[in-house]
Amino acid sequence: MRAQVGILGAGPAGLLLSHLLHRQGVSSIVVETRSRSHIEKRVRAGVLEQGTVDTLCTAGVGERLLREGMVHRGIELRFGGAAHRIAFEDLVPGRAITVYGQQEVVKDLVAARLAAGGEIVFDVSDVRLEAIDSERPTILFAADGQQARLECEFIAGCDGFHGISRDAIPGGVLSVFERHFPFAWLGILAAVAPSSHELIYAQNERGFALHSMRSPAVSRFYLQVEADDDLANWPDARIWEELRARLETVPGWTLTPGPILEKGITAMRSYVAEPMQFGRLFLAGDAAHIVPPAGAKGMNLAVADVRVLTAAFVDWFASGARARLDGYSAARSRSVWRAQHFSSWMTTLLHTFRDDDAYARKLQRSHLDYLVRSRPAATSFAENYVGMEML
Ligand code: FAS
Ligand code: PHB
Repeated sequence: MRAQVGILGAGPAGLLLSHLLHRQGVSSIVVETRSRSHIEKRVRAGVLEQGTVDTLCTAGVGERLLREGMVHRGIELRFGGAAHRIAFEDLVPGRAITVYGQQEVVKDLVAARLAAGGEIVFDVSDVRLEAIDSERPTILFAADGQQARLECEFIAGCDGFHGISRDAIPGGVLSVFERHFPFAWLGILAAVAPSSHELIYAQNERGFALHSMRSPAVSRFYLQVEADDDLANWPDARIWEELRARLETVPGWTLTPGPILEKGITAMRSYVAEPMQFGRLFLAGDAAHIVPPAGAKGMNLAVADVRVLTAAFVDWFASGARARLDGYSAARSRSVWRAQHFSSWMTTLLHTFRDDDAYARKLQRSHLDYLVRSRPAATSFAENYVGMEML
């Protein structure tokens, strides 16, 4: 098999890269370890920044997103028995977020690639990279019981945090920066209309809770749980009891429960591997960096990486110009670290740290009070939340 760009991973990063390259006349083949059904059902991110929406719409895959996505012009911070709205339309006029499940983005991109005759090889195994610092890097893998070789001019490692592309970079090249938080998120998908028309981020002594949604009939919730917690400890009844305890803290507001469709526990970590490239291998998305999801940055950062990487590949294939490819990682560094800082800051601001003493908890509350009372502080929060790519 041959392609100008070999892409590992059919997540948002890999699929969008393949789609954007195709629109610029650059050929690619995507290899993916899971099945199409699995990647289109996998519930993950839910909030799209304006830059992500614009990218998908400009690339011709935004039609369902514009029809079904829910535009939100504010979010609520809930603490101390009160609700505090961060009004984007007031603080960052013209900027908003769109709530649209990551799996819907994946479905739209898979459909677009296949409709354009794009090649996505699902259910591969034994994936290995060869000669990534030569002019003929190769992806080796098994598919349908056959060994296969995909020879390309470049490889894009879009295979997520647990993929193999980052590990293909020789020792001593990468600098790794990471932080583990002492808690995890229990994510819940429920077949019940949202009890709020906007997202609610609730700071609570019992632990953080988030009320999000996927449609007018499907709600998405998260609960801060122990880092080593287990789903077996969270029967549906306990989930609703804890969500109500952490969210029903404002007079007159009640949470409507409903059938739980899915639940899963996600670790909270911050991680960056630099540089995001070696030889002819370029990393994009979670393969290069992970943010704790409180800031709703993960998928948006992956999309932003792909925008820059696409332009770099197109420069090379159009004119042999290598400057953007050589400068890819440096070009991404500021945005990656801005998202790292905001996501870590938001996680620290809203979660309950068991080791915090009374003084630390007082500082946390003072910080939240300042954030909702000071216009400059709320504006800084809002411009980070709706997306910093514009700056
Ligand atoms: P992805 O992980 O989405 O995609 C990588 C793909 O590569 C996967 O399909 C995988 O199967 C495939 N792959 C792995 N190894 C491979 C190999 N060796 N060869 C080929 N393919 C391989 N972000 C938010 O903003 N909000 C959230 O609420 C949120 N929740 C999350 C919950 C979970 C459980 C996880 C893991 C992540 C969550 N994220 C969230 C972050 C997530 O949305 C990522 O930022 C986003 O998926 C990044 O997209 P990709 O970089 O494409 O990586
Ligand atoms: C989601 O809807 O999945 C979601 C929303 C906001 C976040 C994280 C996840 O900060």
